[in-house]
Amino acid sequence: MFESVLIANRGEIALRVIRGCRELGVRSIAVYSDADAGAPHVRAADAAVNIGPAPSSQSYLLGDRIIEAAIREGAQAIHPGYGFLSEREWFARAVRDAGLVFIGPPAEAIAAMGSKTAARTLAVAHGVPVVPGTTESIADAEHAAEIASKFGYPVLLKAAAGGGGKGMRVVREPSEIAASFDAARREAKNAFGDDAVYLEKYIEGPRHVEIQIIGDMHGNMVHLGERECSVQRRHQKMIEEAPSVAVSPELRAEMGATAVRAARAAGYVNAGTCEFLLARDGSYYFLEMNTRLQVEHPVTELVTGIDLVQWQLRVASGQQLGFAQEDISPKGWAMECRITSEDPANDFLPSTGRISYLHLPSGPGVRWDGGIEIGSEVSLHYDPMLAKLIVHAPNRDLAVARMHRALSELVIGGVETSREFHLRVMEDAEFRAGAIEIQWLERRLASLTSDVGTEDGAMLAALAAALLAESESGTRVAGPAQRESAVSAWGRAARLESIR
Ligand code: MV4
Repeated sequence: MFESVLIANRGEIALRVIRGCRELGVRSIAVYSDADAGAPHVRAADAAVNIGPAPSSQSYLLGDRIIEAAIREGAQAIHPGYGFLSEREWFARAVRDAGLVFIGPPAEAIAAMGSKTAARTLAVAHGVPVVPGTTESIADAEHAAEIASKFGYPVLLKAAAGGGGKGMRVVREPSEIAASFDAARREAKNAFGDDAVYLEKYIEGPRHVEIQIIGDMHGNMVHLGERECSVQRRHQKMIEEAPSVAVSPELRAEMGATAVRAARAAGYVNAGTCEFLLARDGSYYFLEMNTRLQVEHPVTELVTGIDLVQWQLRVASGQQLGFAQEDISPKGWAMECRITSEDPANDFLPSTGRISYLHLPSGPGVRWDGGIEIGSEVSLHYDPMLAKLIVHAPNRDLAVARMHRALSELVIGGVETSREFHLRVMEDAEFRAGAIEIQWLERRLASLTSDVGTEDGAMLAALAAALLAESESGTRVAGPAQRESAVSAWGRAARLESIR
């Protein structure tokens, strides 16, 4: 095992990796920008190095400076977390060239999966199902029209260099194809500096299901089952869970084997994730591979009992995977809410300020992976995700109830957060039934972010109506139980108000 590891990240994921290091007896070295000098991850680590001003372009994205810091501090390896430098081929290569270990896949595997068309070609060559479409990029609008009518509308134009939904255009009829093709090209050029666009048949109403894999340097590779990530808004995931209501043990084994095949084809080592669309008819299609530890990795950890960060460290140091495929099956249900500093009532506008109060949920089956404390300054320099609230319970119904309970214990003062939004999702009948797909949230958003709608809100409205009826009729309408629960709802609301 490494003696010492540098963590090239900030916030909750830096803390998560530091915790993994500490339990393995590995010395952790944090890096931080000027804005993060007092951040929790800096104090949690065994050492910390300032790497520049607040903007990430002048700090967390400066790979060379980070590698220098690692060498100076005597680190043997660098964990990139997610975002920032985690999927930059050049960084993985530069770390290796500096004689250090990149705790992630080889640079070549990042490259193989980085181009979406190259990844599609690789998948097809290894019998991994992909959505019908082209692997070559499309030369012009006429060519696009020709191919679209061959596959049949609706079609989806995608950026070859893309991922994450940028440069994507749904085209529903022939009259729209030329304009959409030009728009997709422009967007691709702007976002990736590469205007190559290809085309796929558009799949209506699928789920986003992804498979976690992990492999060692000795040829061992397993899948750790699926995560259901359909609850997302504008390609930002909001809630993830494991397992998925739509995945049977048979389908899990099949999709898992498919993911391992795709990863092996790319020469993959370490932890990674294959993204799939799972269509309504049960067919599934490989979309792309995320060549990093993901935000939502904790739900997999909770249902499999496998500490992904620690296994990343072990396999990166050359150890063998300590478990085989047959050792792994999901136990119970895990769910994660991404707690962001965004205002759901205001179109998820980022909210900034100082954390003035923080009360964290705890109790049975609750995990808080956070990056904030009282006094933390939430700025626009970094991602608005403050923390992840994760629960584990014996089944999905109990996980939803546990998440609702944990969210109701959570108090964050000083910035607007997604807490209320998440509470409402936990109360939503369709969500509770598991009837979710990638368009579900955007369809449901208006009713989830309207002014009244929580249990508390409904209770208060009912009490107000009852009291009005009493005062008008002169008789008692609200019973003792109603009064008591409404009074405690008022109390909660009042306490929250006084904190804000
Ligand atoms: C699709 C699709 C429907 N049909 N491809 C979005 C990001 C990128 N990873 C691929 N994406 C999609 N590709 C075909 N042929 C729908 C999406 C999609 C999506 C996928 C996963 C999670 C959320 C999504 C939201 C909108 C669209």
